[in-house]
Amino acid sequence: MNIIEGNFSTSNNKFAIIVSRFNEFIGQNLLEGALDCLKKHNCSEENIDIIKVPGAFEIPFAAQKLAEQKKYNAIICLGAVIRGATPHFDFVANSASNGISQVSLKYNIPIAFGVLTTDNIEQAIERSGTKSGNKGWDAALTAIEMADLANKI
Ligand code: INI
Repeated sequence: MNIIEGNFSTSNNKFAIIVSRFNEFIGQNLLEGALDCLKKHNCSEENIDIIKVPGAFEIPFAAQKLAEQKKYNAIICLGAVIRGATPHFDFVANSASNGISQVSLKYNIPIAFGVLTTDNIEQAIERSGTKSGNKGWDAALTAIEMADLANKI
């Protein structure tokens, strides 16, 4: 019996981080968490590219352009979609999550989903470096593990 799983080792893997500028304060904190995680796992800065997009809706397009280049071992998507008074939230959140998973499967590249989808700004703050941790850090850790796993299977 063989059990194959990824290690938390970045080796020479290359990572792209896509971060949306909408709710920029949250996105910036998620980005700092993701960078901290990559660096603490010995990823060098030259192996990290950061791509900024206007909102979460634009993340799948950017992910697809990056995946096409076949230059990265994993992509980390960061942003915050916060519920408002209209159904807009659902369209943006669904498009981002469905689009990201489609790109991952179509281009065979691990993509970590670090896009917060919350009911209010407080929940987003809690998840971007305060009492519920930093989901950017968590997404980067997932990307590290999955990039290593993808090299093995
Ligand atoms: N984009 C976000 O990233 N988060 C949001 O909360 C959000 N809301 O609520 O509107 C949001 N909208 C913008 C959207 O992502 C696109 O940038 C815009 O529709 C232009 O295509």
